[in-house]
Amino acid sequence: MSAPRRHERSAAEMAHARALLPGGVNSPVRAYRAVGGEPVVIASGRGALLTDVDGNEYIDYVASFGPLILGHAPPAVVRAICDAAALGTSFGAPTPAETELAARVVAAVPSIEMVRLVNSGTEATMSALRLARAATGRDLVLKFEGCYHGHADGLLAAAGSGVATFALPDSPGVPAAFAAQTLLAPYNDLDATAAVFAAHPGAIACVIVEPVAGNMGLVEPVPGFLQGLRRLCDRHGALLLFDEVITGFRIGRGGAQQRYGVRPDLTALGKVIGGGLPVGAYGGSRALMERMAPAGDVYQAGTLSGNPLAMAAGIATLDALAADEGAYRRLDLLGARLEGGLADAARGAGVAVAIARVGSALTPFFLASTPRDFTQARAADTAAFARFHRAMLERGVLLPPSQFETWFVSLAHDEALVDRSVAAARDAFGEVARHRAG
Ligand code: HOZ
Repeated sequence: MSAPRRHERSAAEMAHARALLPGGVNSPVRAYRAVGGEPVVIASGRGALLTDVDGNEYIDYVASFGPLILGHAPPAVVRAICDAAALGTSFGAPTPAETELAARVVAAVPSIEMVRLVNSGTEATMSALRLARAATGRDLVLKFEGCYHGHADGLLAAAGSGVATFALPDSPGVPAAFAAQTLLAPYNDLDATAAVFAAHPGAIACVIVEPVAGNMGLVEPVPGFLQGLRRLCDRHGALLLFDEVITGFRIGRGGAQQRYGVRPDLTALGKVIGGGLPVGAYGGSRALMERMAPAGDVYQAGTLSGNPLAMAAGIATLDALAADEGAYRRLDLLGARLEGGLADAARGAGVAVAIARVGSALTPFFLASTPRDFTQARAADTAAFARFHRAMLERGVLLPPSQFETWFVSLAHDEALVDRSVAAARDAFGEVARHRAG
């Protein structure tokens, strides 16, 4: 390995940040508590590469936790943002760009006929649930252990992502009465889901699910799971809400609903559709969506919703994806190359690692086989992951700082960068193995 990287400036920035921001961050996983050491503080990104404030360069697989499918600062997106900014950054009035982004979403996502644009994935799921409750006249929501749907009250029960990373059972500040509106079942378990329905006849408004779970690490739905949810919802008069904040436009233009051929009633989107700016969206049939004010009686609003800069970034990103016929095939090939290389590297070092992957989204679990639910995911060797994370960082590869997050490959990655990452992983797995032996 070359000379150790220096991180003095990152450390100084974090010390300053900790005095002003809780934990020094604005989103908990970024604090690196799960992997130890100081976070690297980022100065800039270009393509698949990041540079930190000490001048160290990294191959990036965080991709801002998913939005950056084109990589950092793609020229077309930067141009679109600058052009939009020059015309004014926010109006509190309708703009053509909102309809343009909506048209692209409606054209691509099979179950969406009409969409409401908001500012984050959290807002999207929260608002879609309000709509589901209004449409059904019921209060209860069924979610799956290990799925994360943002930080709204009532959705933090057995949640993935940061809540899993920090092993929090739930969050103080959520009134017990709100939490009681959320029912839980294990992911990929239709029998347990059916039992929850049976125990609450006529009372469940909605089943909310990540159709590919991405916040307990990546966990694929077992064959028939999503179809089974559709059937259960139909049988019991509940709505099916797919949280495609991660999967939307990531595992294909039409997201998981297209890939697995299941039509939800409502879909939440975010990440890729904002091209790296803050955007969320929820959509469904015209009849359902026209319940939203001012067309209907269900209230939800936002000063910066449909923001011109965010619309410009989203439109430029979706247009770049649409113009590039081979985009998803290339993403899949790069994902497969990374998966294969990592699997070989782990095997070579004698470290049990099982890699879950759908297209360009993947999680290598320090487990003997890929998990099918949160209980299995939680059995992963998180200490080994932490060691691996640090070893990769020191070799110039930046990974999401938790075993329970998903890695993302972008169109700015190429085979050479993937191979460099795999070479780093060979050493990093070796470090994990030596530590276990020693
Ligand atoms: N828990 C979020 C991803 N699943 C973190 C987002 C962030 O910190 O940027």
